[in-house]
Amino acid sequence: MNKPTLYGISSSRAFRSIWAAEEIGLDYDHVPTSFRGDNQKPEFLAVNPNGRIPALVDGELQLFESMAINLYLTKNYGVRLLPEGAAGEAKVLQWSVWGISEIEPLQMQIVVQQFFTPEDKRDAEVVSRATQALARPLGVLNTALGEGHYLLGEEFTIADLNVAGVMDLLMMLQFDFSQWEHVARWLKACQERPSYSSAKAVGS
Ligand SMILES: N[C@@H](CCC(=O)N[C@@H](CS)C(=O)NCC(=O)O)C(=O)O
Repeated sequence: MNKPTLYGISSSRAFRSIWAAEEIGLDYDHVPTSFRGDNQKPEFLAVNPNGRIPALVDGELQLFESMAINLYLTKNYGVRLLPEGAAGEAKVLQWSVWGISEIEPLQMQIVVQQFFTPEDKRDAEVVSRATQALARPLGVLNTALGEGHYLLGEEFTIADLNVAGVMDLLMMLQFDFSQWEHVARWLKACQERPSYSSAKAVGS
């Protein structure tokens, strides 16, 4: 049986799935597919017709979407990261979808300006509006975390990895989280996991 194969580079949204694989301790093959050309090669489009990273192949299964990949990997290879029962699993799903719907679109507006727009063409108004709009989901996250350690209680779960994985781009932008002290504390704890550093070191 072949090992699971993960496509993508760590300096992209594929980081989330590389991080999950590292956290799980998965024995996997990594194909360092970039989003600047490799993603449009026929051999990759055969894996993910969207031409986006990450993508996963595990036996007969071909999977795209980072959150789906992470939930699959966790259920199959890393159940210790999944809370027990349907309610726990639903909470994981809730936070994973929340990360990509409530945080990511606003975060991407800032990323596009800061990382992909030449300095003289940047629109400070876009950054400012997106930053202000992020206050709402960040407030929700801060309250949910409260004084507790992780999103679903005392243990780090795939819900933490998925949301912190989405927010990794904000961390790379050195976004100021000081208003949301629980978020800042939790992000630091997530980043301090050995799997975070090993995922960063995987082909970028
Ligand atoms: N919703 C997707 C987003 C994947 C995505 O947009 N990946 C980017 C890299 S960060 C990509 O492959 N872009 C190439 C392109 O859009 O052509 C996921 O979470 O897996």
